[in-house]
Amino acid sequence: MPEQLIQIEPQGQVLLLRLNRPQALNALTSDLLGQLRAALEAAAADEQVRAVLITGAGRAFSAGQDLADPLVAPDGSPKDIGLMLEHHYIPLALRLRSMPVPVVAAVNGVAAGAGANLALGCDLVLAAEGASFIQAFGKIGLVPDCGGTWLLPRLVGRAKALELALLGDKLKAVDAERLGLISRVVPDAELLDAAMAVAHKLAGLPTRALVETRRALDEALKLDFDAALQREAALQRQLGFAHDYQEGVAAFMDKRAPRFKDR
Ligand code: LHQ
Repeated sequence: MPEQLIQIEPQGQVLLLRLNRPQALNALTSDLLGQLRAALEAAAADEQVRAVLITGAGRAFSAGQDLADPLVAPDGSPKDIGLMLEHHYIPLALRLRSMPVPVVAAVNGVAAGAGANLALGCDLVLAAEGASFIQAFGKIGLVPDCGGTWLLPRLVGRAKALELALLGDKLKAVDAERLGLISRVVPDAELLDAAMAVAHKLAGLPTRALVETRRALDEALKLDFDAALQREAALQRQLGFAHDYQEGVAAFMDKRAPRFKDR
């Protein structure tokens, strides 16, 4: 049996995925990254799953790339660490960004390097008060990866993105929230319950509309205002023909809870 590096815990319509190498602060090995991607693929294919929640086992969310992994650890001979990105991080970041259900990150402790950007690539990011974020790349002679160069300036603007990436200092969760890097900070003991409540709330909402909202916001960053308006009309047209719009309006009129099913 391969070591279970991702604990998979279904909780109703929410699939909880726990990074599970606590002895190494959930540092990311190729095996762990492969198991995480497989778990996300399975969640994407499972109609019963309507939201995913990602957290870390132990005291950290993730210390980023496992620097002891022979695939990346410098050993005197030239190492093509770009291959690690091409084989693991790019497919993972793309899988995350195109999940057919919303994905929540519950950052339970330090999130460094690719571990930080894995969390920031989720749709909603909650963090424990004791958690922190470190763009650790510069200190080891690298650039932010796992989507960091794209995400950081969009989340916090160029000035703060450069400060975080160039200095690589530890950013406390409260400061991350203040900057707009994450959605919410909660007391340590309440993190998982709060994140699970958010994930369950998302699971009860019209999944397809949520996913199209993520896509529309990302795409709008590349569009001018006129084009964004046209895109909204096209999406609204599609969603207006779908079940969940009928159901949402009917439930509102009938003063009852809606039962959404589109994915
Ligand atoms: C670790 C790690 C780690 C292995 C802690 N690896 N063992 C992509 C592709 C290719 C190449 C390279 O990079 C990338 C993307 C990236 O993610 S680059 C960024 C990689 N991450 C880092 O540089 C962060 C390194 N870690 C740290 O700075 C600290 O460990 C943090 C600030 C995360 C936590 O500090 P502490 O709470 O003081 O814990 P610690 O340093 O004592 O770590 C506990 C253990 O975990 C320790 O092992 P040991 O056997 O001594 O108990 C560390 O060696 C191990 N560990 N991070 N990335």
